[in-house]
Amino acid sequence: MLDFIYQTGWGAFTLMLLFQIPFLLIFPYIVYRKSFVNAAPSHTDPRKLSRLETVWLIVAITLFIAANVYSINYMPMVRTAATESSAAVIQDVDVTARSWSYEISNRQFEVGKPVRFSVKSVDTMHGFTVYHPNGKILFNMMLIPGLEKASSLVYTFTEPGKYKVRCLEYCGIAHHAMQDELTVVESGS
Ligand SMILES: [Cu+2]
Repeated sequence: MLDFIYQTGWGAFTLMLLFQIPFLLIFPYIVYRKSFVNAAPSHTDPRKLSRLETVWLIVAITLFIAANVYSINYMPMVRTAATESSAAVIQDVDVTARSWSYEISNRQFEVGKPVRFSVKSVDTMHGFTVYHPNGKILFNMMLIPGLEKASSLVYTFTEPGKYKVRCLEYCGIAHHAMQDELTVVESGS
């Protein structure tokens, strides 16, 4: 059960829905009741208004659910599970974070080959965030110290280049200096 909640996109989605349910029940009820009590300053028939509001609510809820279901496959843990079950070879990399540097077992990868980053922190909260050469964040891991198992995430680089690694969890005086770099080369080179 806990694995389902923490390791899958569907778990996160279910949990999020549970938080929404009280709101989804109470809010339409308040809107419905109010539409009969306070018609001023509009002279529109409040019953008509409440019908419009019902339609709007249904549209909003449908869009909300559809956007969440559609984007589930973009969540890193869902992609990781999919790659782990389908890839023939996954390259393993161990990363240890400590104030204020990373120990990385391998810093060079090939385009198109899935890499499993197994990352842990040995002292305090750190981040392991990998940036595309164009400055966009590709993925971000939050590292909680004291866990028995390293957290892992599978990522497949699609372009060669220099990929910056930065810590995005404030971890002390030299947090800003906690950086590293990965190199991705064309496959076969
Ligand atoms: Cu930091």
